[in-house]
Parts: sequence; structure tokens; C-alpha cells
Amino acid sequence: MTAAKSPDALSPAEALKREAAARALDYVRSGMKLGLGTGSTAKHFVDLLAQRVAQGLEVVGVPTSEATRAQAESLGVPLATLDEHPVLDLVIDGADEIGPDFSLIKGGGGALLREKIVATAAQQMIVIADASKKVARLGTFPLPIEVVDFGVAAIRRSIDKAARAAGCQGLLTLRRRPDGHVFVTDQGHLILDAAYLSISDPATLAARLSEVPGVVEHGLFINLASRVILAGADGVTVLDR
Ligand code: ABF
Repeated sequence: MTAAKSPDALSPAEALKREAAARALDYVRSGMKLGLGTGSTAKHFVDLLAQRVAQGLEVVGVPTSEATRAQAESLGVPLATLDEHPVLDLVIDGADEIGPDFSLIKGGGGALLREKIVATAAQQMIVIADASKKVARLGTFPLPIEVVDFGVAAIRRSIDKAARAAGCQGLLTLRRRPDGHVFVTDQGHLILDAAYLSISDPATLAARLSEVPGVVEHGLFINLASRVILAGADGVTVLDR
């Protein structure tokens, strides 16, 4: 793995993510069992956490993806599995959109299933992001829906029906990797990205999608985050629910 860039070399957008990640360290204490998120903002957090670990902070991390596992391992952050620590003190993770009541869209990085399992196992979830992720209504970012690799055409139809019942309609696109191959999650599933554009009732949509056979998980995180740390041009803001 290449060495992390020094903060001076970061683009303005990356610098904001790093600022949010740095503030999250204020909430980490020695002895904590920590869920480690996925994505570019969470990557900054793991990088900064590793620096504290090197200085003597004692924590154990449970990664939400193979990418985060590899990063944390390479930086010397002690890791464990969720089976070893089924209750975590805190998870720090990024998000694709942060809506009212801290409802979230997550899964742009493809790790939503493990992220949701880890967030549910944690006593507290802190979301770190640049301020552009905060929105008045969820849905501009396509909603990732993780499905099994069987009967995808039928699953799509069921998802459409369930979404319509929650007031949402939009194209479902099978996610592909940059090389054109179908994207497969760490758990061996596929992802359909749903372009709903506007989700007026995230809780109802979440409930409807969860009822669809073949849907393993979706990227709506409802009532999971309790604190959001946003970094913008005017500084870092900590919001609590
Ligand atoms: C993960 O990383 C995902 O749930 C979310 O999709 C993404 C956010 O990525 P980034 O921090 O790179 O914007 O938390």
C-alpha cells in the first residue's frame, strides 16, 4: 500500500474529509472496540487512528470491508472480527448522503451490508463527511440495493413495486466495475443502484425494500447515526441527534 499523502498535498475536498476524520478522534478512548468504516473519508480516519495507535492508544478495530481491513492491517491497527466482539463501542463511517434525522444513504463504496451490520452492533455511530453530503431530502445519490445473484430480473420487478408503494420510482442499474465486469460485494452479492432522485419517506421505503425476497440489504440507514461531523469551508461542525 502506498504511504498516505501528507495533509499539505491533499486536494481541498480530501482536506475537508480529513478534517472531519480528525475531529472524530476526539470521541475515541483507549480500550474501545471500534467499527472501522469504508470509503475515502473513513480511510482518512483509519490513517489518523493508526498514528494514535503508534503513540500508545489501545483500541481494537472491526473493519467493514476487505479494503479497510487491508489498510488497517498495513498500518498496524489491531483488528478483530465481529464474532469476537459482537458489541462495539463506536463505529466511525462515511456516507453518501445525510438527510433529515440523520437518515443516510450509504453503499456507494459497495460495503453497505457489512457497514449496516457493524453499525447495528455499535452503541454509537458517528458519520464523518464533507459538508456537501448534507441534504434536505435523500435521493440525489442513487440508492444502492444489494441483491442475491439469482433471479435478478424478478427481484428488480419486486423492488420497483415495493418502491412505488413508498412513493419512489426510478431506474435500477446493475453496478459494474470500471473494467466493465459486474461488481460483486465482499459477501458475493450484486448491487442495483436505484435512481429515485427524491425519497420523501426513507423509513417507509426502507421497510418496503427489506420485505423483498432477494434483497439482502439496502443503503438506507435509519436511526443508526447519532452524531454527524461535517467539514466545510467555514470549519468543522458537530451535530447530535
Ligand atoms: C462508505 O463510503 C459508504 O457507505 C459510502 O458509500 C461511502 C462514502 O464514501 P466517501 O467517504 O468516499 O465519500 O461509508
